[in-house]
Amino acid sequence: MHLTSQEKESYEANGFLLKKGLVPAKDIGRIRQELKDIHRRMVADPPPDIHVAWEDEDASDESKIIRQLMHSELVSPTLNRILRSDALVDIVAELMHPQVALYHSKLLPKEAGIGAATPWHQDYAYWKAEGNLPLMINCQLAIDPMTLENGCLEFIPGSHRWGLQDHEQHQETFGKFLPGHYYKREEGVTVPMEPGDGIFFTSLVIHGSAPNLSPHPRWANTFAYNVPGNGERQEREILR
Ligand SMILES: O=C(O)CCC(=O)C(=O)O
Repeated sequence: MHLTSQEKESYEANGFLLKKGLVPAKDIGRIRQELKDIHRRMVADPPPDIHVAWEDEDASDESKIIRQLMHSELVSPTLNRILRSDALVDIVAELMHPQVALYHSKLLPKEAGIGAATPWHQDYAYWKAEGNLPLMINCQLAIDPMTLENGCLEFIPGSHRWGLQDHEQHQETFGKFLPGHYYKREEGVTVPMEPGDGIFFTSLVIHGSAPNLSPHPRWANTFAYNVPGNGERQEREILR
């Protein structure tokens, strides 16, 4: 039993759960070291299995900044170790299902003054496929302090109970977002985090984040997990 009944009830009611101090500071230091110069390295010599989305596709090579790096476990051995650690998988097993498969791991280095907003959305709008159910769960790990100023995550509590909403295709980013994209919502709850904190959230809870207009970077990594066999055409790595 790694979660209290109060924590589980809170997750059920809100669709998200913050765990302070999920990952020790020394691992956060290792991640920072492993990801040093990551923007330039991904321009110069991107490994074949890594998919990068840039903040500005048209920027010159010298100024290209990563918006999202998919398969971050391949560039950081520490992220690769953390995603399969008991500290995370035990919690996922309690919140999702006793059997746990890796869905993916992505780095979101929302750089100071550059990182764009992530409009309101439900992850299942991206992940819905024939034969799967919205069972997947995320854990976003804070690498930097995540604050109101640099665009920490925001959630609409309880919105995971509303079912999948209609999303619009956003032409600029090729993303799927709720109509209105990013605007302040009265019922939105911002969740600031310290490095090493992690927030678990369902694939149906509505969430987003403001742009990073601050002078401080906001690096985070989201690990996503699925129940083995939940609509996967090709089986991903089973962790438990
Ligand atoms: O990091 C952000 O601001 C958005 C991340 C997100 O939407 C996600 O990981 O599903």
